[in-house]
Amino acid sequence: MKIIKLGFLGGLCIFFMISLLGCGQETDKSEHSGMNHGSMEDDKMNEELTIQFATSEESIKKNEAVTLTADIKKADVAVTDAKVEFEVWKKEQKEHTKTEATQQKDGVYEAEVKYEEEGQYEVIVHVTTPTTHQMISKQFQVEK
Ligand SMILES: [Cu+2]
Repeated sequence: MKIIKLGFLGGLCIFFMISLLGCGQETDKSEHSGMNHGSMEDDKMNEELTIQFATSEESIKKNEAVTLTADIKKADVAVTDAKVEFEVWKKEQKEHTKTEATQQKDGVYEAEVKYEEEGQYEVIVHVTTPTTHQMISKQFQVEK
């Protein structure tokens, strides 16, 4: 398990996402080679991922290990070549941690984490595949 403290990567990622959203209008061959937009075939190729986030415990206790899970599918098929990271921070706090998940079975990525403070946490699940980057944001609660 790898944890990297970060303050600005989330912002970078949003920037990345905006540039991806904008890539329908651009043809930057160096960065988007093989991704041509517009034809129906390519629409299918660029089909959205389904990202499902879950925590192993329904009620997460502070200082107790919990597993974060992301289930990644594309058109109902497990996505096995993704890089999945959980960016987590306590609500209204600046310090974010980013934990890379490990694939446990086809399309199911997990990371074990532990939180020292109770409260509301925000998570962004970042998913990078060879063709796309997609993310979802969720919340969870850490109890006393
Ligand atoms: Cu992201």
